[in-house]
Amino acid sequence: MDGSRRWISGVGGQLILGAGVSVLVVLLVVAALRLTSASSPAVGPPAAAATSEEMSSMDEAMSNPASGAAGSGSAHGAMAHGGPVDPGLAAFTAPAAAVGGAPLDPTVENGVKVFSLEASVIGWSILPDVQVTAYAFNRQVPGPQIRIQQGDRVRVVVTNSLPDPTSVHWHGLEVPNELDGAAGVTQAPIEPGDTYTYEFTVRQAGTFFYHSHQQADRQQALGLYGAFIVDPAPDMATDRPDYDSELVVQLQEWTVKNGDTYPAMPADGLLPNYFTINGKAYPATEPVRVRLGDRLLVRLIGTSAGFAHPIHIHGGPFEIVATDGNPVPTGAGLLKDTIDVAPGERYDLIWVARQPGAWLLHCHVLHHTTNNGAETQGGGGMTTLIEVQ
Ligand SMILES: [Cu+2]
Repeated sequence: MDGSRRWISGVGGQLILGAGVSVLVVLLVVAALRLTSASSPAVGPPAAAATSEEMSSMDEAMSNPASGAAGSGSAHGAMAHGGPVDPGLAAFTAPAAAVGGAPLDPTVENGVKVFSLEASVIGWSILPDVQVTAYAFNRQVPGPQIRIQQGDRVRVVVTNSLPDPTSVHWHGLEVPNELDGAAGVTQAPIEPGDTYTYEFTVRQAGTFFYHSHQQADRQQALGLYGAFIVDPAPDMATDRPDYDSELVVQLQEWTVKNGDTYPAMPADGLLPNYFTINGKAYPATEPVRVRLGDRLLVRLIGTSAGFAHPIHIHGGPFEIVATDGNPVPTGAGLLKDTIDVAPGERYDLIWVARQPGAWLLHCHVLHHTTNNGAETQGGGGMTTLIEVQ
């Protein structure tokens, strides 16, 4: 037998066993005290808010017979966060032709670029005849594009006009820990009606994004994200490729059932049936127009909350020039024609317009190129066109 069994035989062993039990009891008491203190004031309010929200979402999901999440009967997060969005909460409906990801102009205060974001519930058209109820920054999906230069100091003032607490995480950026936006860990969530200010200096360059980090499985899946692009400082641009045109591609899935919008998740009853690039499903996606011979920089951003998308571009291979914002060393860039973009990832590609015509960029999970299972004008969902003239 092993050593521990030999130790507990005999009187001496019982003494040692008794001491061991005492130590175990002491350890359990300490652990319980630590648990108790962990839910006391420092993180108590966020935890309490999340619990009450989870319960109300759960009630909502369970009271709605259309909710597959409720039907799944499992008590995990998808059930708590997976309920539909009440369309009555939408204070604004964007015109069907509205475009997301619009450049956000900062004001400049003492050399600091100041951006304002407001999160709210909106009606948003992903197709002319399909409207979702989205969580959105500045009334658009994706949220506006924040674009700065490497070395800039930025201040982002976030106003929460949602019915739920929220926060903003700066995905991939090196920021001070207390500005990382991880609600419940580095800050208390921003409560409805409250405003929170983030301010930091950006030392990196490349393709980044921002997104909700409070109930992110629900809030980001409903549209709370946007591109954060940092152009290299003039003296740092040598390791970045030249390009003539640019296409930012932000991916998202949607679950729309009986006119209700649910956060898409890889979970029972919440599987998506619509797929968007920059907030629109093909053929409502906006084509990019380039000239013959142009070098097109494509910034693929995995803003999707639950699914990976192998993005394929017709018309010849592209070169991967940056991964997750970091430049690929000259000579090391792989040539590919399909690249899997997992949630959170970014890839910068250079695609050369070798021939005139309409070239497809689309996800190669082919269900993701349909709209509720159907094709229109040769595709759907995560499809857009590169038009070479
Ligand atoms: Cu896909």
